[in-house]
Amino acid sequence: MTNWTEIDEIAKKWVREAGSRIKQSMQENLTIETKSNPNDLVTNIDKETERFFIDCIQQTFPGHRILGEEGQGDKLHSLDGVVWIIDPIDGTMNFVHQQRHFAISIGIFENGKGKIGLIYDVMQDELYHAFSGEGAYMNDTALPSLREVPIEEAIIAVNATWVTENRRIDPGILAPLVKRVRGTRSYGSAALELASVAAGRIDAYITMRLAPWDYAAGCILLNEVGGIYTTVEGEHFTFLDNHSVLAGNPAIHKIIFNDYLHADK
Ligand code: 2AM
Ligand code: CA
Repeated sequence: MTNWTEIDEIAKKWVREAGSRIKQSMQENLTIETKSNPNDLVTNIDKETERFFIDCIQQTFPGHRILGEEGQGDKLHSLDGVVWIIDPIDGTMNFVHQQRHFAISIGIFENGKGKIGLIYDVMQDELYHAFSGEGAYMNDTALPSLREVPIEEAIIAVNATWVTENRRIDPGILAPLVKRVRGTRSYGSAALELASVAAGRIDAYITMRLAPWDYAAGCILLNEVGGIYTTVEGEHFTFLDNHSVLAGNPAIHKIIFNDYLHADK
């Protein structure tokens, strides 16, 4: 039998420890490299933090498998068994340029079902945490179920790169939506954007491309507060592939999906 309470306690401990290591190493020189494009950054700290989690997990839970952004974990084609999906630093560009607004993001799954979600805003010392069926928290404060918000009072987070890069949905649909909502934001860390939706600080988040480690933990948080997440085409996430993401308060998700993304249907 998997002892989920033990996993939960130890995962929270490791996340806070990794956070202090990141803070400490920010005093030293960073080695910055690029990945898929000149703006897709990775540092030695991203890699060292992922290595820290892999070493901890392999020593303590040798049967668990790991999917990590920096690729030092396992090559996964299924979510069978217990799987940790890890983004050691989500918002690496913020980490490098701003030294804030980045997070450690970890989703732990059992046979494809999200059990534990952890998103740690290192510099704010805010740990978002969800345990399947037992609610979501920010530090020790329970996050209430999301309440209905009129679209005119909604704040939505949008990754502006969408406007220039998206080919699947006409970026022009964004203008009337931006006009109708109360405000727009772009934080640059998908994990923190999803945590903000779960905390009711923003009401929806739209982006055209996220990897499983960007969205896994956030989805587990959203499950606990009644948030909805689909691709912009309305599909479910696989937690193994890259997807577009429309996440939000149920009422706002519905309006954006029906009245803006798919108004022509
Ligand atoms: P990262 O900082 O871990 O790379 C920025 O809008 C958000 O999108 C961040 O969460 C960032 O994660 C993620 N992101 C950046 N480039 C990406 C890419 N090529 N594919 C998927 N997600 C990406
Ligand atoms: Ca990421």
